[in-house]
Amino acid sequence: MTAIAANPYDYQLPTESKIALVIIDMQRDFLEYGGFGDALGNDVTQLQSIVPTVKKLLETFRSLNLPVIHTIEAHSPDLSDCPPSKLNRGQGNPKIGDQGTMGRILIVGEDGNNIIPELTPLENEIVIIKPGKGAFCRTNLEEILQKEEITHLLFTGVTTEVCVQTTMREANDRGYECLLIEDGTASYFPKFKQSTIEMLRAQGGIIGWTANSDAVLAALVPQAIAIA
Ligand code: C5J
Repeated sequence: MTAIAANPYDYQLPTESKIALVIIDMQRDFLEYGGFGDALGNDVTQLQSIVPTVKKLLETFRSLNLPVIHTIEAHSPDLSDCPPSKLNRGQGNPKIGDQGTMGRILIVGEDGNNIIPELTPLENEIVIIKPGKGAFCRTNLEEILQKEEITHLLFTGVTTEVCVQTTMREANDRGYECLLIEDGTASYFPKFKQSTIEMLRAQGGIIGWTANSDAVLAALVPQAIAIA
């Protein structure tokens, strides 16, 4: 049994083989200049700031042969999996499916829909293409977790208050022990990130735990801190 120093109290890992690192939506369209997020007027540097931390966690999980799950928010080219409520929300310009500087926005396979090069998934890693904010909605994620006997999920990615939070809540309702890595997640709005962290771990960990990446690495690979 290993414990991660976390809030509101230590997070217990029964065995390492039951853990997965979940990396939510680290897509070019959300993180890069010229992408969807930028076109909507957001400060993408907020999201870019977590890339080194997520990369370090990813490399650690890979070196320990622990499972990694990447997610991508994406729709089919004919938008048949994008409900009008989502398509029309925000009255924004641009919209999902419009032509952007990196291809059609949030359309599977387009350049902007790809995960940023620093975090490109390996062939053996799970990639969940999700049409919703939550990664369990209209995907086979739950089936995969059950097959792999994964019970503990460590969350990173963007944006904290939208796709990360939604997925962590979905996972909690399904009985998974969830921990959000605070410096491995970001929002375009720092106050939304902070509020989300506080909400998730409120009332004795109503949705789960939060911890810093150093605490996670120290628990997984005690020597990782020394060699960092
Ligand atoms: C958003 C996400 N914010 N990945 N997507 O629309 O959080």
